Amino acid sequence: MSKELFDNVRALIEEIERAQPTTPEELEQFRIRYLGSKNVLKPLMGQIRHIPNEQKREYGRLVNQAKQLAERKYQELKEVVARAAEAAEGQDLDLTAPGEPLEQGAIHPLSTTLNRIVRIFERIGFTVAEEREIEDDWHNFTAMNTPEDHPARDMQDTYYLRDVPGMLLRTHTSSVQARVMTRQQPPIRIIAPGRVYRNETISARAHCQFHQVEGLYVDEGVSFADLKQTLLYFARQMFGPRVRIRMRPSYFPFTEPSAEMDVSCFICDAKGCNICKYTGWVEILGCGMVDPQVLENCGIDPTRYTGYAFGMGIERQAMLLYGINDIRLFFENDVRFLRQFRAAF
Ligand code: 2NM
Repeated sequence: MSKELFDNVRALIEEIERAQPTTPEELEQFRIRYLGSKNVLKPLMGQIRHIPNEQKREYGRLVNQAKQLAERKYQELKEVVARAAEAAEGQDLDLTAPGEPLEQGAIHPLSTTLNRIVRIFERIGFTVAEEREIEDDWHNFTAMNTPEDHPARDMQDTYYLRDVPGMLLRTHTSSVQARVMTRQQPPIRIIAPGRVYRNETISARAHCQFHQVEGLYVDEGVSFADLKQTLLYFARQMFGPRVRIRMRPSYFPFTEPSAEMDVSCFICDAKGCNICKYTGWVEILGCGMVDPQVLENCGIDPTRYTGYAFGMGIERQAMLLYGINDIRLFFENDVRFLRQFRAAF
């Protein structure tokens, strides 16, 4: 009985000596078998109770020898196997294989469109102003001359924060202008791009989130003529040097007088097409002279200063430029849509 147990251990020592793990996987098998928490040496050590007392010492020594051998061998091979695996990595590399094509990303059409608009206004001295999307009622509505009973303030139209009274998701970037005007005296010449939110039923033409660029110029002697010339410059930079503009009277709470601006249809050259609904004109923005009350609300003296302002939806400009017919496409991030803008810039 005792001889058999001794022989088992010797056989195991031989087995460890013969073992030749060469890959990381084989080495791991080696480790599990001889050094792991359920290694084969443990039960052998347990058998020591069947060994006569005078041989116990020698038996224990032999099992320990096996264990140390496995440990030494494992430590030696670890280095060797790792280096071999590293070397093998390059071995089966086929240098004649054709390369993997690089997936080319695309800039989102809203980014491209916004960047274009920003660059056009930066060239004539406007700087970009950015502020928070979660606003208070005062900056979004009150400062903008929007009375308490105005429909825009209705829960139906505006997202109010459920748990914070008086706070809302901005419905236009005019709140940016309100913040700039309350902390800075004229001259002010800024454009405010950014995301805005309105509680709209989502359709091909409307979304509950979209992007705007608004512009504001306040100084002594700013006139409607300045507004018209600036917007003519913008329209020609944006849609081509041949476009004309026209202004139609309109209404906004924050401007007086107010106007909507159309450009002559750059798709059909004003001959009549689907885009301009056979009118020869497409509406691109709203604008007007800043209402003196708005200046006053923001701490700017309306007897000394005048200003013009304008606002446009970026999605609308992008849809016109690229012939996109559904606003939802901008927010779905379907790569079949986005991929089409790889070459656009
Ligand atoms: C528009 C149309 C007309 C506008 C007005 C102001 C401010 F802050 F000066 F009062 N910011 N933006 C404005 C004016 C926006 O969007 C269609």
